[in-house]
Amino acid sequence: MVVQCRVLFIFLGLQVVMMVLYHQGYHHQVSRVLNILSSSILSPTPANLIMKDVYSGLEQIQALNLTEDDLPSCPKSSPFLSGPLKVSFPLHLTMDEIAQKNPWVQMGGHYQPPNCWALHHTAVIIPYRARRKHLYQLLYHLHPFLQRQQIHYTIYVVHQIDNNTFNRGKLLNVGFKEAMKENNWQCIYFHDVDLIPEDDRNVYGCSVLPMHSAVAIDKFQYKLPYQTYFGGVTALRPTHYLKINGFPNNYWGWGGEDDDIASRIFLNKMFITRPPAAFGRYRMLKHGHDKGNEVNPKRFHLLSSTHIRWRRNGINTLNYKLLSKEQTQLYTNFTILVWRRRLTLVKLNRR
Ligand code: UDH
Ligand code: NGS
Repeated sequence: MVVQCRVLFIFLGLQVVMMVLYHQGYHHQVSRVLNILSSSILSPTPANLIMKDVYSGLEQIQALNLTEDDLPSCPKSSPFLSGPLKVSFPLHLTMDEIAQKNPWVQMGGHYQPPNCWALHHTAVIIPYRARRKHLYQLLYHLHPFLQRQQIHYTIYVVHQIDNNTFNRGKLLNVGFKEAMKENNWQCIYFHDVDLIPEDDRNVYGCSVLPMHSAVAIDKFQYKLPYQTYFGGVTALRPTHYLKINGFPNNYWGWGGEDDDIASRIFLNKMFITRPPAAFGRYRMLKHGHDKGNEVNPKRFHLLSSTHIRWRRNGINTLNYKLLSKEQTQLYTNFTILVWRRRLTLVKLNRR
């Protein structure tokens, strides 16, 4: 009781000191102290919290001695969730190593909780070219991350193998189309290869609104770069994706295709939803500028006419050539050629 009185006394004393300082004109100093105090008290990852490794506790996943039909539904909140995760990047990862750490993942990067019926059925689509190290880091983190959430999922990588300029929007459209041929997915996650989620409460299931998950990226000091930002990691229900006609196919190179799909959502009178910033945290893997993904100088011009073009440019006008579909231990790989319309065909024919 005496101790509690002392603490209260000190607290009130501090408050009086702050008020006096504030009234004497030390506004900035007082607000700085308050900021420091509030950020340490309200911080999403308090220093005293022990952050778990993304694999910790997963050894408890066990099959039940029941037939599939008798399995219970998975709980609304998975018992494996632990909040903020300790993210580390093991060197020289190999597929075998990652596969060994994920014994429940089946060929093609497919997983279903062995002990309950999942509430979420999610395809994760990764646009890809020449980022092998990033891909392995993402797979190393994403598989256990999704298992913690008791999700039924498959990871798909859409690999643009030609030397045309990179086209993220088109690859994501291809991923959608090919993934939906495989399964009646209820939720599609569009996931950049270099974003590592840091909190397993950022559950990869769809809500009634299009979801922007990468709310707080370290590269942007864990803040949104701008209010309508819809890049990095996003999710839509297939019905919503089809309603907005998917991504545009004609953004070649860096920038704008994510703003275009955001406009499509707004043009269709939908809104974007986001997880709380404490959950939607990501580390971005460092890399230099990609060859073949130069900044697209036409992006602002294209964006100015999204409202005219969106119905005629998207999943309904997608053209590509699927060279192979391959099931690896950790993901299903689609290798594709993206046609750059007639121009490419003419060039090829002339050779
Ligand atoms: N990607 C590849 N290979 C490439 C290019 C892109 O796999 O050669 C994929 C990858 O999944 C990446 C995503 O496309 O995460 C988006 O690529 P991006 O270059 O648009 O974005 P990122 O965040 O890099 O990776 C930002 C580069 C900063 C450019 C700044 C211009 N002002
Ligand atoms: C905007 C781009 C987006 C991009 C975002 C973040 O300016 O495509 O920056 O980029 N829009 C336009 O250029 C119109 S990032 O720093 O992550 O590469 O996603």
